[in-house]
Amino acid sequence: MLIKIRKGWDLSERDVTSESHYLKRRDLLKAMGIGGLIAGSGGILAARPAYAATDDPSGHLYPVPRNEAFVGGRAMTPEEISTTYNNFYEFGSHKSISKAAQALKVRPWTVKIDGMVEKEMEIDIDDLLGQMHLEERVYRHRCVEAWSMVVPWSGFALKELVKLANPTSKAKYLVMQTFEDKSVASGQKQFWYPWPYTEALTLDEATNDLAFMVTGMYGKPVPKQNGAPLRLAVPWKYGFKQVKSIVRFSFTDTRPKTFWEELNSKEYGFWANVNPGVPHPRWRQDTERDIGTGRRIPTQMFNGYGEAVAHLYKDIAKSERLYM
Ligand SMILES: Nc1nc2c(c(=O)[nH]1)N[C@H]1C(S)=C(S)[C@@H](COP(=O)(O)O)O[C@H]1N2
Ligand SMILES: [Mo]
Repeated sequence: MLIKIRKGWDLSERDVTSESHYLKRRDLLKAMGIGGLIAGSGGILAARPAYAATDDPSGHLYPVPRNEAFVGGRAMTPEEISTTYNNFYEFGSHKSISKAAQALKVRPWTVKIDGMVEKEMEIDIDDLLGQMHLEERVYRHRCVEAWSMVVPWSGFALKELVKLANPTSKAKYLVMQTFEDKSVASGQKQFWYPWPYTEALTLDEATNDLAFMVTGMYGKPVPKQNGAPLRLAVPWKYGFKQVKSIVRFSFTDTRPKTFWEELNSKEYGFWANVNPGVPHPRWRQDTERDIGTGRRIPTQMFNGYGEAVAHLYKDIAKSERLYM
């Protein structure tokens, strides 16, 4: 399926920085003695290490071929920025958690598939990676805090995992949960949060072509701070749906309360589709700040992916607003 959304303010494809092109530019900047400054970032975000995991044996799988049907539509965000400006409350309720997240052990890593499935199972992450068709997709990523980035994710279509799980005809939702371990994730000592981080999609959403399980980023295994070894990408929804470091997939017929919805159901809803017309109490949503360039750009309905997903919501009652 071709998903190419062009708007007047979109950059043309040749402006999109490819990783190799980007690396060359970085070398050039280094040679010029300004390697620490990323042009256009406003100078606040100096280059810092991306913290490649040493306990991740999946490096040989990458890079994987890019699926050109999924294009970012604007310049990719430099790796140094997208791997050091994170939300991962398990490691702290601020953006600079990339160092703390290195405490996470990503092997051994077992994924549990349970609930309304023909047969419950536990599968080792490396077995799972071996069974799935890995590809790269460039996706826009939009946080409800009104910042965004463009990322080359690697991984596989979530519908492949749904097929492997073989849900029964009763199943309506797929619930995904993050690991729970206070000894590595000090944020989980904060008892007022409803750990483990839980998110869910309807099965129609989970089997949509756009729903993607991330296992890599920038042609390498996904770093811990970005949700190693397995994380969700549903780019038409706000970032808080994109649950990280998943250990469990449960199929159910009842809609669960998700992490942010449970914390504050007036501000965060189940659907969480990007909608420039519905302001959040703290962030208006009509524009967003691209963290790679520092530029403010218009926000698009469904983050620009409406062609692929708008039909999923045509029968949802207006009282169930797309955002809320
Ligand atoms: N387990 C877990 N997953 C999470 C979060 C979190 O705090 N914990 N934060 C979410 C939010 S709000 C966003 S914007 C994205 C951020 O992903 P990134 O750090 O790769 O940009 O992760 C999402 N997934
Ligand atoms: Mo977010």
